[in-house]
Amino acid sequence: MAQARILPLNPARRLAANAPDPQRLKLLRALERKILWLSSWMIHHANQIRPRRDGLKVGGHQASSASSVTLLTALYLHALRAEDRVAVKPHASPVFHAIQYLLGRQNVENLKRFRALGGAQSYPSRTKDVDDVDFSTGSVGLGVATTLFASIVQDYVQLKNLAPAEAKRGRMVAIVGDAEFDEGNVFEAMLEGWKHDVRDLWWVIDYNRQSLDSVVSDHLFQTIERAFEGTGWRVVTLKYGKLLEEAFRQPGGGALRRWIDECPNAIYSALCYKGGAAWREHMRAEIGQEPGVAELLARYNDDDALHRLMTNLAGHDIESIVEAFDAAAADDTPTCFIAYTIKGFGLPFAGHKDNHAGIMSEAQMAAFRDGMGIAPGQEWERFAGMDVSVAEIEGFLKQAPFARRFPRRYEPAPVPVPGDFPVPAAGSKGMSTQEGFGRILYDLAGGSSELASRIITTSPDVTVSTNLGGWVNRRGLFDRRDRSDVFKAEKVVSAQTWATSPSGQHVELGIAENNLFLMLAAAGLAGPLFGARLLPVGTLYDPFIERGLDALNYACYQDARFMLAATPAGVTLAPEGGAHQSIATPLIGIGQPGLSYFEPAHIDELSAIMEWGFGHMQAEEGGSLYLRLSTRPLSQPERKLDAKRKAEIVEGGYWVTRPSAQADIAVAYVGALAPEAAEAHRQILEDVPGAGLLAITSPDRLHAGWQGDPHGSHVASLLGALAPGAGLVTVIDGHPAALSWLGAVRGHRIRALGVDRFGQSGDIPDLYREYGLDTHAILNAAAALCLGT
Ligand SMILES: Cc1ncc(C[n+]2csc(CCOP(=O)(O)OP(=O)(O)O)c2C)c(N)n1
Ligand SMILES: [Mg+2]
Repeated sequence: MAQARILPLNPARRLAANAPDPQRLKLLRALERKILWLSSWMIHHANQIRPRRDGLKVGGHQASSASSVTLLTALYLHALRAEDRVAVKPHASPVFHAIQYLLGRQNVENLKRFRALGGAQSYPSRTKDVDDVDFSTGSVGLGVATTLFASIVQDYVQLKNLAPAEAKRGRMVAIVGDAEFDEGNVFEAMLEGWKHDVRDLWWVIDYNRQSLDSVVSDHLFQTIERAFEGTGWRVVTLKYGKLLEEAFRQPGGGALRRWIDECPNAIYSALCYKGGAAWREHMRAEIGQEPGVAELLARYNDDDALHRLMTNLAGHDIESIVEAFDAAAADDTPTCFIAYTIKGFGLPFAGHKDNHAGIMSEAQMAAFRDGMGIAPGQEWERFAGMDVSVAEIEGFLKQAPFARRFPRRYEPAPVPVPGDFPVPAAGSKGMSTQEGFGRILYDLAGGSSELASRIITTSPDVTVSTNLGGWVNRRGLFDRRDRSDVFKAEKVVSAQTWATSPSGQHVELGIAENNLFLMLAAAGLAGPLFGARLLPVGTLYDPFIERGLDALNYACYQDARFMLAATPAGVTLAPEGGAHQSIATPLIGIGQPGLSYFEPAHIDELSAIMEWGFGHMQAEEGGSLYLRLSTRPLSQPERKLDAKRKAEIVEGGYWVTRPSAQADIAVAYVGALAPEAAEAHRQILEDVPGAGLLAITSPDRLHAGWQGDPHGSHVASLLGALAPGAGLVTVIDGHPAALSWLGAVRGHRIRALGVDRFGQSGDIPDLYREYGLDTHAILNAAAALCLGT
């Protein structure tokens, strides 16, 4: 505990605390005990009682749960209002479910099936739990950071008056494990939050000074506190509970306080585990000679009483917590509560450094149950063993501010997608899909559709270089405050207007891909969270998807809906070189649930995909989109797509030239390699007049369709046109495995061309030759297939 320092608060931000009502505290304490019991029992039941079929441990973190019981009790049953949105640290899931059960929002069957299929989830899940989870958690650091972006999104929705009249402004709250601050993404988010002046944001840190493996470094949190203060947060340190505070005021109290303040975390934790006699021995040896200490120890001559005193940290003292929450609720300053806790508090392994995965034995659990006054067979009873009347408790739960509305999620109506979606015309120099994407948004920005008003764009410092500049010029940057464009005011010529206002529709981020994906997660949940549908569009360079991949996965796991434009992609960016070449991203696009990956070659295809995509982002069974785009200008076909062709493009592909029944070869291409494929096809036609040319707009959609229905899928029907035994050359600017599976659909022989090595800089002809993507390579592959070599 050496780092324990009650931070001097900025006087303007000093908090006034009123003493909480004693009756309310009594009920909260009774509920706190009940919640500790239910969460421990739920885990015990799953591990020791429910039959197991596979020899695997079930797990469930009794110690992590116990650590946060008081904090979550004070939050859900006192401080939170229905409009507040919460991310609960992953390992407090049993506590969360226990509270929801007491509130009547979770059923006992799900609790009995904790961590079983369909039961209460290991970590709170928006999509799989029934009890109204606001933000999923699991991968530490991501849930907490998402609340910060949700605070930006709430401002966005409110300042534009998009929320329904009944939607009240809420507070974004995270209850966070202290080791989550080892994750750099949390600090990336804090910097972004500082830039955007976030508000109505609370992070409550369960500061048990333990992670998974051990007790954390003593000095770490001093640095973390400074990071909060440096980024505009109010830090409220909740260190000592009321018993300790009282003891500090007694003779010997000063020495006692000094001793605890200077006690290293590891020793404090070990003594928590060992109990009263060990506290006494240590304190006698170390401060026993100081005035008043012997008397103080004598006043706590019962070891249990001394243990209770010495473990009376504020994070387990409901009165201290309630006071702090009430005081902070007075304004909207982002507030971080550092609440000292003890991992496993109230359980036999409290404080033990190995307790993260510890689970109580049968005997320990029986003793714990007896201590709770719960009779065998009454373990799941909501109110068994409580020392207050059921009527009183039920009344209290009913009037908890959080309980006033259920369900708390909104279901706003979809935003219509206009049928006349723009298809920008390319000049004689052709157009790249990246440029086409920018032009489509630019055209939408020039109109007055409701769709355009609900699009929110965001990018980690690559707005202009991914072609969002035109959209931003027309729709502006979002910020709570108006800021003029200084360059414009100074009459410096620039193609880009960079003024901010609450009406702007682009959220500019610093270079941190984690932040991009968490922003997309938060904006993609604006409908259910804030009652206003937003259509988020994010851009980044394709290779940097891997930088933020866990956050992207997390956004999809929560079923947030967004459109991601990743550009430039592959080796086609050519001179930019190997460090910016993406190879595995098509496989990510195929492998990521909840995300449909597209890689069109032409602008009309892209337009059809985006038109469908904005609907798909809003469909109940829909999802998000990943557009893998290129900077290579291609000449555009002269055509107007009919509905059937548009549907094929969305399904994942179409025959540019259908193969004849006799043809023994076809070429399939993705995206920017269309010219090489078309040229190879033209040359092949000289020898094989019926050869086919297949445009693949989405390897992912084709693959998903095939998995769903191997014989009736779109890809099975496409490849049904190719003679059995014919050969198929596939070519993609990415890993060849993205298409090599096509050979399994109908048993065609296949040569899959693509990139499977790290790149170099060069121009397109050199690089396509180097990686075997050029016309020559396609012809060679076709020849090998035709010759059967
Ligand atoms: C990104 C990520 N890495 C690793 C883990 C595995 N893990 C689960 S909990 C944990 C330590 C958590 O410590 P803390 O946040 O302090 O939680 P508490 O002490 O309250 O259990 C780790 C490393 C994870 N869930 N997510
Ligand atoms: Mg911890």
